[in-house]
Amino acid sequence: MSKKRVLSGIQPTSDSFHLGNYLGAVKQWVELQDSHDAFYCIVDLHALTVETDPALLRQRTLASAAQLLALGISPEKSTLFVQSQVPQHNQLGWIMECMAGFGEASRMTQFKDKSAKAGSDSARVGLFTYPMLQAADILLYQADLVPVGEDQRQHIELTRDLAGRFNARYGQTFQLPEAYILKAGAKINDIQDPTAKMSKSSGSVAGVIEIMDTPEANLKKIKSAITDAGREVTFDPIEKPGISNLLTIHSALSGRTIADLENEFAGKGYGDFKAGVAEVVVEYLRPIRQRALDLLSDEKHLIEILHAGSAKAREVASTTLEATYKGLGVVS
Ligand code: ATP
Ligand code: LTN
Repeated sequence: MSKKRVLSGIQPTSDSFHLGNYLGAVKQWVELQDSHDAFYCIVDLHALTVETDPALLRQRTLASAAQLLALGISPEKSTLFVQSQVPQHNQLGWIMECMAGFGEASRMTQFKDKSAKAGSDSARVGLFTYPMLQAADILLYQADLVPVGEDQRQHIELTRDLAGRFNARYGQTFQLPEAYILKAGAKINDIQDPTAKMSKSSGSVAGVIEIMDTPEANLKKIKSAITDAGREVTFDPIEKPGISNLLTIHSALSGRTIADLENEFAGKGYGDFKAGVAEVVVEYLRPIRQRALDLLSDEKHLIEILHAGSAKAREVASTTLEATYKGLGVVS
């Protein structure tokens, strides 16, 4: 039996991924590539919905690729590619815009939140059409599963609706994808404000553990992480959000259970605990950062890997686009 297909995407909108991106998304991507036919896309066109600096976009696209590879995405197992190198995304994106209703697109909460933040005069039309391009990303590859965070559920539902509508009107063309939403515990919070999610657009740099930060910087950040009242290291997200978040991080990286960690640190106090977490995080990230830096130092090779992935992606994408055009009655 052939493997199920998975597809996911990540925007090149920062110099470094953070622990939330890794534990909430990329770690699952790495696990899924062994059992699935995996397509992972750096969605640079989606990053254009806000004003971008050309040098930064280029640098961040390459840095994203280097980090994905360093974190364990293997070009032999997965198809790792860049969205803009596969023009079928834009082509199917337009068809999806023509399938979507203005009302349903207006109900997308990501659009509502982000356009409210930007203000209606500065929000771009691309922010509105973003989910239809995302639908194209997924449907071009006939993906069965889409691993994403909870915030993306609505976009995957829209993708299913658009695919179902197209299939009903123009004949069976698209696989209906399912969201693969990561289990609770994969949500990592800010280590300075543990009631908010760790996020690259959040205010405090001190609360975000970045993969490309130096080991020294991350050591310092974790040692200054906010803790809670009391002095026992126990998992209680309501009463002890800071300690619980650090326990989650430790457990996810060390592979040990929370109960095991509670035992180890029983009676030891928060200082020792934070030193233990810091060591695990810093030693986990040290070789990853180094691999990413090595990959970035040979840009030509990195770009070759992306070109090879994009060529494979174009083959699959063009087959789907042809079937789509045929269904629509486009003369070829
Ligand atoms: P922003 O800070 O602008 O909200 P982000 O840091 O959330 O961005 P995205 O590019 O939106 O990053 O997300 C990439 C992937 O990482 C998504 O699948 C998202 O669900 C996941 N992710 C992001 N932050 C976290 C977090 N704190 N915990 C778990 N998963 C996360
Ligand atoms: N919107 C997603 C990124 C994204 C994506 C995709 C995820 C773009 N295209 C296709 C899964 C499948 C985000 O903001 N995290």
